[in-house]
Amino acid sequence: MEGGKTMPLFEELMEYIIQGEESKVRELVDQALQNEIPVNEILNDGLIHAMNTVGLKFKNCELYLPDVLWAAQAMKAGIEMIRPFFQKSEVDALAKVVIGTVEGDIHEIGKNLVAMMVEANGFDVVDLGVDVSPEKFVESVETNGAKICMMSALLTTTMPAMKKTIEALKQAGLGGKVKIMVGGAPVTKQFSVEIGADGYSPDASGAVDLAKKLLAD
Ligand code: B1M
Repeated sequence: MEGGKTMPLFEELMEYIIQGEESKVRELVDQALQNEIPVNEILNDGLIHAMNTVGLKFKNCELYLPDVLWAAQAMKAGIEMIRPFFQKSEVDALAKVVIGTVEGDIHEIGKNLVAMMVEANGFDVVDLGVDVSPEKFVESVETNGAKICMMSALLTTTMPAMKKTIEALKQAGLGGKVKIMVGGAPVTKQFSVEIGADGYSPDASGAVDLAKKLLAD
């Protein structure tokens, strides 16, 4: 696919995501796949870029909350189209990973992407969903014997729940036993260090590399 043809397609994709038109989004992602646009490009320059634009428009009061919800549904429909390209490879599971969006936070798209890519890279993923309490993280890490606990947060107001969860894991005696990874738009490397996490990644593919590294340490 020539770069010149990719742009109008992604611009159209963005328009339909903003309008929350799920079926059109599916159609355009399918078209992009037929045109052999690399899947990572569809994800990053198409879907994620569109969602970031939705975020900006929401911030500037050009979109309302229900619009954002519809856009998120459309984005999820697009992700489902490319999910088969991230299917789990036929390898023995590297280790069990528990993942969730922290307490008070219902943003799930980034967390789902991280879970999808980590799973595609051979990890055995237990996805606890959204609004996960520290107690639920602790219980799941314990019962599953997880080697890595991954937390996502999209709100500055829910970032402290990451610290609360780390403290709960330590109190339960899981401190040295489980590696803790954090991420999400407002989270920074510095914050991850301050709260005592073992690692931070700004994106889903970086999360895969980091998980492998933490496992090897
Ligand atoms: Co909300 N929201 N939202 N929202 N929302 C943001 C986050 C916001 C930045 C929008 C804005 O104002 N510009 C803002 C937060 C401001 C702040 O805290 N500073 C905001 C707000 C304010 C809110 C509400 C409070 C609005 C309200 O009620 N008035 C409310 C809160 C609800 C709650 O959680 N309690 C709310 C609600 C919602 C919806 C429900 C409507 C919807 C979520 C639907 C869903 O997920 N099913 C929604 C959405 C869609 C967004 C935006 C527009 C998009 C988020 C998204 O999915 N991005 C967002 C604006 C933005 O981020 N630009 C916004 C795409 C996704 C792929 O990116 O999740 O960042 P992201 O994931 C990335 C990386 O961060 C990383 O990997 C991914 C990509 O590779 N990553 C990790 C994520 N987790 C990781 C974990 C890792 C490693 C990497 O390791 C463990």
